[in-house]
Amino acid sequence: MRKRLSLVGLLGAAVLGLSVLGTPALAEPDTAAGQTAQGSRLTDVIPAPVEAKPNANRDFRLSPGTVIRVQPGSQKARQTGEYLAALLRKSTGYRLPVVASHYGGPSAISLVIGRTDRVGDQGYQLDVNRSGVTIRANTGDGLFSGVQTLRQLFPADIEGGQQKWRKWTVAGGSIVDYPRFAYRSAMLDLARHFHTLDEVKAYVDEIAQYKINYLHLHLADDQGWRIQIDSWPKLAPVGGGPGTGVDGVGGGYLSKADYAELNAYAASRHVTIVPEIDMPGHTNAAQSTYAELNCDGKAPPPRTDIEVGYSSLCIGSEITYKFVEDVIRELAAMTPGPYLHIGGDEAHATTPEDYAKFEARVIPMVAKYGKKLQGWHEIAKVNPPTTAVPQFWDTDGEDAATAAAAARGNKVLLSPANKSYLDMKYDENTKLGLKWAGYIEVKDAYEWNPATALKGVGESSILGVEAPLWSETLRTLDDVEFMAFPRLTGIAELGWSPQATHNWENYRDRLAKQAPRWVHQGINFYRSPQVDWK
Ligand code: TNX
Repeated sequence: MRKRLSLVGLLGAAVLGLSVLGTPALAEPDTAAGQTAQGSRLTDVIPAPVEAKPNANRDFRLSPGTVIRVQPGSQKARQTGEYLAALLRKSTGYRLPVVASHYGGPSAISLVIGRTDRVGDQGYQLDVNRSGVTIRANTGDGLFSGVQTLRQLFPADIEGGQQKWRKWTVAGGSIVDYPRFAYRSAMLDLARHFHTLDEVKAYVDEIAQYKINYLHLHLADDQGWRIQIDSWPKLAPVGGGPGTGVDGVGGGYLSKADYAELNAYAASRHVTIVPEIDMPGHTNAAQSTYAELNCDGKAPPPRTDIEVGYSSLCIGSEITYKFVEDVIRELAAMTPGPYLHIGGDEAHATTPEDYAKFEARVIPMVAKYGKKLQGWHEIAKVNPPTTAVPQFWDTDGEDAATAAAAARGNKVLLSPANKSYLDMKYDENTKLGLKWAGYIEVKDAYEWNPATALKGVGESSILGVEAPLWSETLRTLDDVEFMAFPRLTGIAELGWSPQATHNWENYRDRLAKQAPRWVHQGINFYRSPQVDWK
C-alpha cells in the first residue's frame, strides 16, 4: 500500500527545511567516473534514456537554498515544478520554493518549455552541472518525463516519506531522451474485482514514474459493471453491487464524480484514461441486471466464477443498440481522453455473422460521439476503419486479420499475453495469478522486441505497448503491485527505450536499484531470483 503524507509531516519538514538554511556544505569524497559518492549514476534510469553522457566534474548537490525555477508564464511548467517540489520536500525537508523567473540564481532546478530539437512532443533534455539541473522540453508531457528521470537520479532515499539528513547529489552530465512509441499503457481490470478510486490513483502514480502515459480500465465484464450510467441506472448499483467480485467477494463501482476525479488526477500525472466496455460478450453483469438485454427476455443469474465466452448481447434486438449507444454516449461525455475501447474479445457465444452485424452498427457510434476506437484484436476481422486500434492479446505472434488491418493502415497496440500479461504467474510457486498463457518471469516480460512480436506488424504499424492486469485473482492493491512489479517496468522500457539500449544484464542491474525506491513507496513487489536485489 502506498503511504500517504500527513499534513503534520509536511509542516514539520518545511520547518526543518528553514532551520538548515545556511548549513555549510558537507565535504564530498572523490568519485569514480560518472558516479556520485553515493554510487548513483546518470545511466541508472528506467526506462533507459536514448542518450546519457556522464560528466563526473559536474555533479549537482541539492541544498537548502535551491530554488525550483519555472518558466515565467507557463502554467505547465509551474504545475510540474510544484509536483517536483512536493516530491523533493518530503524527504529533504528543504523549502524548495517554486519561482517563475528567467534566472535561477546560484542553485536551481530549472524547468523550461520551449523549442528543443530532437526530443519531439514527449521527450526532454536534462543537463546537470554544479549550479543546478535544467530540464527542457517542447511540451508539459516532456517536462514531466524529465522530472521522472531526475527523480531516479536522486538517491533512493528521496522516495522516503520522512525528512532525512544526507547529501542529495545528482550525477553530472546530460541526457537527451524521447520515446520509441508514443503510447505506453497499463490496464487494470475493475470488473473481476473492483479496485477503489484511491487504489487506482495510487496505481496511476506508480506507472507514471516509468513514463507510462495511458491507463486502460476494463470497466465491465460478466461479473460486474463498474461505472455509473444514468440512462440505465441499475447497471452500477446492481450490476456492480456488493458481492459482484469473483467468488462473490467485494463489489463496487466508480460514480461519475469518482470517474471525473480520477481523470483529473491522471491528467496531473500526464496519464490518459482509456475506458473499456466489453461487448458483445463478457456482458453477463448487464444482462443479469436488465432482462430486456436478453433474447428470451429473461435475466440470467449473476455470475462470479471466472469462465469466459458464455454471454452475448442479443444481436437481433433493437433495445441492444439503444443500450450500447446510451452507454457509449455517456462514457464519451465523461471521458476527456481521445480513446474509447469497446472490447470485442472472446465472443464465443456470438456467431461470426452476428459479431459482424453487431460491430457494423456499434463501431460508428464511437466516432459519432467524438472518440477514437480501440478494441481487442478480434475487431480486426470486421474491417474497422483505419482509425481503429486493434489490441493484440494472443500468444502465438500471428494473427492474419490484425496483419491485414496493419497493411490497410491501422495502428496496432501490442499486449501479447505470454509477454505482457501481468496476471500470469511468475513461476509455479506464485500464489496469485493465472497461467493459461504460461509463466512469465521478469526476463520473459523484458526479452522481446515489439517490432518483431507480431507477424506482418512492423515498427511503423505499432501504436505502442500495454501491460494488462486482469484481476480474477487480485483483490487488493498489494496483490496488484505484486504482479505488476517488477514486470511492468520491463514493458515500460520496451515502450520507451530504443532497441539499441536493450540489454538484459544492464536492465537487471538497473532494476535492482529500483527496489529501495519501491520499499520507500510502499510498493509490494516480487523479489525474482533472476535479479540480484542489493
Ligand atoms: C483473457 S485476453 C481475457 C480476459 C481474462 C484474461 C485472464 C482477453 C482480451 N480476455 O477475459 O480476464 O484472459 O488472463
